Amino acid sequence: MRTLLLASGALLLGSMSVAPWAVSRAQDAPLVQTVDVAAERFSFTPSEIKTTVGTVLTIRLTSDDTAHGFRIVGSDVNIEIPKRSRGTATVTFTPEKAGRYTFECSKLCGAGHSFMRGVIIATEAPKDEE
Ligand SMILES: [Cu+2]
Repeated sequence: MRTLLLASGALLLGSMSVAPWAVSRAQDAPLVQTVDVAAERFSFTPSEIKTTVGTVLTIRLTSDDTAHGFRIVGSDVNIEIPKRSRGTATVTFTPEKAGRYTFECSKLCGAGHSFMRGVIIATEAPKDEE
């Protein structure tokens, strides 16, 4: 009997593309978004990132030349981006309200350093149908 139950359970799982516990988690889980951003003297590419309020935004930063910094103004996000080929710096940011969040280079990198900036634009997430 026990063997039969296990077998039917395995059949049930096998016929579903996602396990039931993963489905219920996904309904409650926040949206996630990953963006790759390249830094070089004196810009970020892309320099504009669109997201929605409450999204867990992961930004993976690499440099195409020297070391740079990445700071989101008004947040505690501030990280150094290693030199080209020396790896990726990853930050996570979740906008709590709609608006524009400016980011900028936080490591002096040359004459155009103060122009090295961009913006995260967060809009209200569409309301879930209940
Ligand atoms: Cu800089």
